[in-house]
Amino acid sequence: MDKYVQAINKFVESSPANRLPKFGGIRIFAEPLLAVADANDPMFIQLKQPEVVGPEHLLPKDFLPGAKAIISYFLPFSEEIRRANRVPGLPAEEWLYGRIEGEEFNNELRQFVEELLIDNGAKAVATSLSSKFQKYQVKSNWSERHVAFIAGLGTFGLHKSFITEKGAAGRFGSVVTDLDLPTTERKIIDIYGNCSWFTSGECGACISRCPAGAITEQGKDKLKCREYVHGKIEKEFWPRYGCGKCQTNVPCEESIPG
Ligand code: B12
Ligand code: SF4
Ligand code: SF4
Repeated sequence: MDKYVQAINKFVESSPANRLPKFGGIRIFAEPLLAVADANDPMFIQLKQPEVVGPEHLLPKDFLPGAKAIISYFLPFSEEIRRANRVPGLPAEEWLYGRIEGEEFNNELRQFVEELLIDNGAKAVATSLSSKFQKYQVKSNWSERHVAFIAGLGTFGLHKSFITEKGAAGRFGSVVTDLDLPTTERKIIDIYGNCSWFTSGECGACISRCPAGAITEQGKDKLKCREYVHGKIEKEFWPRYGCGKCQTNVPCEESIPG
């Protein structure tokens, strides 16, 4: 696995697509976190339950027959992108570039990992780039965060974002392969185990950060968030959109809150 981690880190560090010339060449993403899920983990079948994701959620073998493992990764936003978005209200321009240009880079990384595995004699599919991948209004048939949970990368939070060792401000990706990679141990079983609201009954900082009033003590209203990001923000900042106020200037921005 080490040689793949090294190649991936090198790609993230050196790719020009991970830089924003408009902001003096700052990096979009810092060094990623990687983990490996077992393609036969029974939790993939659990994702088909309506209260988890839904019956449409695909299994690793639907993307790649004979799949054995999934490389799941978290790309934390750079300090510059996170810092810029700490102001309240409208999203920082740097964050909007992080959302759009950042996802373009993320797609290049997905492609890179797929090719890296294939070059090493394995079969591999970058799930979100596959024609089988479907995105709906408030879900998809391959949820990167649920895959990250299975791979042991972290847990959800009150804001329903996913909190890793490097925080919640960032983006995810995954690649399915038939390579027999060693699986990462899933240390936390509580799906909200990294959020102080659930572990100590304290925090709730993401509630007041949300300009759409989508986050309450009961959790997050996905439709309110969607209407804000793809309504107000998209209209004002087209061709970019995003928000991420709940992921910045909060105790889980760049680490698991203590
Ligand atoms: C649709 C979508 C949206 C929708 C709805 C999101 C949602 N479901 O809450 C809208 C437009 C609102 C949205 C908004 C945003 N999004 Co979005 N979005 C997606 C997309 C395409 C699919 C998400 C999906 O399939 N969700 C499935 C549903 C079912 O998830 P859920 O309801 O949260 O799941 C709950 C249940 O499963 C429950 N549960 C009940 N029983 C059980 C049992 C088990 C075992 C488990 C595990 C869970 C579980 O726990 C979960 C949490 O409560 C993903 C990309 C992808 N392919 O994954 C990006 C993604 C989730 N978005 C992302 C981001 C960054 C954002 C924004 C910050 C926008 C921005 N970039 O500025 C906001 C943040 C919203 C937030 N607070 O989470 C990131 C997540 C980053 C992170 N740290 O979590 C993703 C993963 C994109 C990426 N490639 O990185 N998004
Ligand atoms: S800001 Fe606080 S309450 Fe909200 S998700 Fe992060 S740790 Fe949990
Ligand atoms: S992304 Fe913005 S609108 Fe959506 S929940 Fe987070 S703070 Fe609220």
